[in-house]
Amino acid sequence: MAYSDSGTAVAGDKDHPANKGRLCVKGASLHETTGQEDGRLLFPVVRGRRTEWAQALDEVAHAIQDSVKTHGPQSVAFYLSGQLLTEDYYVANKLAKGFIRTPHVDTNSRLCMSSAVAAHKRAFGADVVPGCYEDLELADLLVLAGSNAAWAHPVLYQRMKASARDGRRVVVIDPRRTATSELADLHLALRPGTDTVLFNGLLSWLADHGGLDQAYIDAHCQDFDNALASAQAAAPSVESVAEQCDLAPEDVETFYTWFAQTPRTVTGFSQGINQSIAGTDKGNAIINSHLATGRVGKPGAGPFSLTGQPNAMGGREVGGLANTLAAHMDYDSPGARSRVADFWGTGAVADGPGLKAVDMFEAVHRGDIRVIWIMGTNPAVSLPDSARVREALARCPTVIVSDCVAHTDTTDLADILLPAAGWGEKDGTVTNSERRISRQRRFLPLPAEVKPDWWIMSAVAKKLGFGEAFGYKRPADIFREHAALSAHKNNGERLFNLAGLANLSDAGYEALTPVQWPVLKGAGAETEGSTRLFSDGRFVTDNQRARFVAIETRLAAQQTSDDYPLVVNTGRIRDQWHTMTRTANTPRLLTHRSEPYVDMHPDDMVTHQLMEGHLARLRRGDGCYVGRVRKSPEQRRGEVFIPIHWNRQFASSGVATLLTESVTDPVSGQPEAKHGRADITPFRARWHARLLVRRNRPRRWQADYWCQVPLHHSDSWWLAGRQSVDWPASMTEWLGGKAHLVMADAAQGRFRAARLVNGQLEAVLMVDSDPVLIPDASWLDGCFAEAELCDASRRALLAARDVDVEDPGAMICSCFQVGENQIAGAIANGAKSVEALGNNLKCGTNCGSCIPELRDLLAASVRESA
Ligand SMILES: Nc1nc2c(c(=O)[nH]1)N[C@H]1C(S)=C(S)[C@@H](COP(=O)(O)OP(=O)(O)OC[C@H]3O[C@@H](n4cnc5c(=O)[nH]c(N)nc54)[C@H](O)[C@@H]3O)O[C@H]1N2
Ligand SMILES: Nc1nc2c(c(=O)[nH]1)N[C@H]1C(S)=C(S)[C@@H](COP(=O)(O)OP(=O)(O)OC[C@H]3O[C@@H](n4cnc5c(=O)[nH]c(N)nc54)[C@H](O)[C@@H]3O)O[C@H]1N2
Ligand SMILES: [Mo]
Repeated sequence: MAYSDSGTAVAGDKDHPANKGRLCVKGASLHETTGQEDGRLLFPVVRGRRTEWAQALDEVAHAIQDSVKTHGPQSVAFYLSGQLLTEDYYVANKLAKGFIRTPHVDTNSRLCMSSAVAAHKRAFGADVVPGCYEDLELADLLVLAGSNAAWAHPVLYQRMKASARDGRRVVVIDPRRTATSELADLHLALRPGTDTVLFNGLLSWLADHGGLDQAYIDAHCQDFDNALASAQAAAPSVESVAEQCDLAPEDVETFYTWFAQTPRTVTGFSQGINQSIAGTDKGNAIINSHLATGRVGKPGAGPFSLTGQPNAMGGREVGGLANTLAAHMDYDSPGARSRVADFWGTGAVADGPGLKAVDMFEAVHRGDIRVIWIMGTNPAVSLPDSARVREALARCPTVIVSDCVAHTDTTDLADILLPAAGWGEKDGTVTNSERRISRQRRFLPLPAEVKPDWWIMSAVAKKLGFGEAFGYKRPADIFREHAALSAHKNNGERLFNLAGLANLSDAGYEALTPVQWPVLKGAGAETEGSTRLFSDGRFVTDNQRARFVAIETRLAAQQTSDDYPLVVNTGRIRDQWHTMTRTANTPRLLTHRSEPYVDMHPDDMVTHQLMEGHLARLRRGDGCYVGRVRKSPEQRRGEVFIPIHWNRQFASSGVATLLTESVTDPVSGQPEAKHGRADITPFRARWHARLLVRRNRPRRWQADYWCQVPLHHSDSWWLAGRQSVDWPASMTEWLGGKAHLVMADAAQGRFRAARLVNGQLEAVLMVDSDPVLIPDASWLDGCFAEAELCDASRRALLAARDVDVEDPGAMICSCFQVGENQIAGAIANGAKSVEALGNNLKCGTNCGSCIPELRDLLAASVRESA
């Protein structure tokens, strides 16, 4: 168990069926992100001034009322998040669609899962993941397409890894070699965007090689012939697939053969599939292959969409997506609108589907939407072409933002800010990828004026005159209503059904144990869930047959050109969560990657005259991203990878979404976030610096490039500038007072200065013309904790090299803070395996997500000695 200064502790729940008590490093550090009042949004704020709740609620209600009166309900929009709890989400959906009667309700799940949702609906008739997590272990062939589970689903990845056995094979389909490829028996580093070709090729190969389950196709599916004809046209042979996908024909053939041979095959897919203009087609191309082999909803066999956010699934269940209505009913489901309106006790609901995220923000930009209420998401960072999103928000008459954090790129553009409860302070439920509903229980008090999201919206509803329909006293009231709606006049045509939970008592809700829906019977803790769906081959389309979808090839919309020669792939890093609002203040989580970076193939580095460890500037139009270059033979040539996490609060120009355009999948509306384009040039700086300053001192520096890196005992920044600086003359300003230790080597462009107050370290500045020569700062940070700086530390400061403490090197294991140098030391002393390293240093023994890197280091040492 891990404890924080405030006494909060975090441990996994050994009885939870999904994680069995394992936590990832972000989970294990959660206690370090709670209880900090630093940076929290603690009070309502209206146009820059702190107010009471009563006034803030009035302001929200008036803005909505005025806009509806003058411009109609369609001038109001809600932009929600998969990080809300199901109860929050339910209230938002009901208030917007049922009472304000605007259809414009969408969520960041549009950027995340909407292609998978659309693919499920096309194939199965409902948005359903047929399998469960256990299937990932039972599978004899595990295909991971566009998923870096080792970093993005580390706990699940540990389960996949632990189930390795003789004969179990793993195929990873990803343009870059990722930490997940460690598990791969075959890695297909395909040309980005060509997944439909690969899976079309599989379908036509199966047809040619006796790999179809014709009985299953005949009994349970429809539209097979069209799908096969399209597949044959798009991908007629292994050679054609290999050529289009830029793969070796032998590798394609191996994949197809393994797939054909292995009844227990699971294909897990995530954002490399969804975030594409062919995202829905990619999903259906995968599902086609599973239908063609009869592998859906069986133990160890099925397509498996790996969901991202904690409650992306719960949001889909309440109807958080603009094209859905509520409880898995669509606007055009027969009778749905009046059924929902009756249930809610409102005369009518919104007329039809609303605008999807990207179009919603365009409507804000045009002035059609005049009030937007954003909850639990940071669109000024996460939507494509985020500069335009900022413009839209800046010109919108009323922007309301509910968030836990005071300053984000989005809250900075809000007219009305509402302080929302965060993790640990909220009570409710979430649903995971395998349809399992879990209770999330509050264990921290609500700080200051903070309120849960459901409370805030219910209070606004009362101000709007809808009090009767929003008289909730506690989350259990909302959950029962949500469950009752799912069961209301549901004669089996809607799979999403929580009838068994609709009469849950408050105590039963408190005690609810994790359960998979549908839940048709049972009450209290004794509920009955549903492990796998569609096992009997009966689907929820009109004729109960699954649909094959004919897939044509559609390549990325953002194609490279002479102006923009590089494909920009974007994604996650191991220790950061999204736009960093929750993880950037936890030093432990910044030790793995502390700065925006660019992964690039060594040959491209030569072409573009870039050097490892130096800064480079990616540019598309006015959008620019500056990151540190990392040499990465794992990248394909002509393609770079950048992390999505940095934003305007933590770095001068680290926003990945400035390089991606607002082009979307025509079916799902999901943006093509994995395929931007840009050119690259060295960021030419006269000087590079690292500055460490005691906590909470005013900022006194100016730099063309900066990135904030919070450490345990000090605030710190990476800095770089284009203009030369007279360091001896200006250091007093930078250090916040007189310097006591100074070393200058003008010829080398090297300068070191430190300021002491009463013998204690107050600030350190290290300047160099070559950034690679600036030493790692972790030991320096420790000097801030010394009551008085000893002589050895003083000498070391100037040499900028420590004499007593060993520099641990780049952090590999964040859980136990074990660095590369320590690992190299242990290997030199005879550690030959991941287990031996774990015994010596504990690295890799908690969440295990650094194990691929440990293996790489072990392999590198073997290569070196050979
Ligand atoms: N550490 C961490 N974990 C997270 C999150 C986080 O912020 N941080 N966020 C959570 C959320 S909301 C989500 S949605 C999930 C996302 O989880 P993942 O989808 O696994 O993560 P990503 O890094 O976005 O992208 C996965 C991979 O898609 C590959 N890819 C790019 N283009 C293509 C292509 O054309 N075809 C194929 N086959 N692959 C391609 C990328 O190279 C990348 O390795 O992670 C969840 N987990
Ligand atoms: N280029 C590119 N763009 C991407 C992606 C990509 O891979 N590449 N991935 C996309 C995906 S999959 C996702 S999911 C999105 C994620 O993008 P966002 O959803 O924008 O990112 P977060 O940082 O999770 O934003 C959550 C916000 O909600 C606040 N918050 C947390 N809990 C609560 C709560 O309970 N209530 C309220 N009211 N607020 C809360 C947090 O402080 C934070 O400000 O980004 C998408 N954008
Ligand atoms: Mo996501």
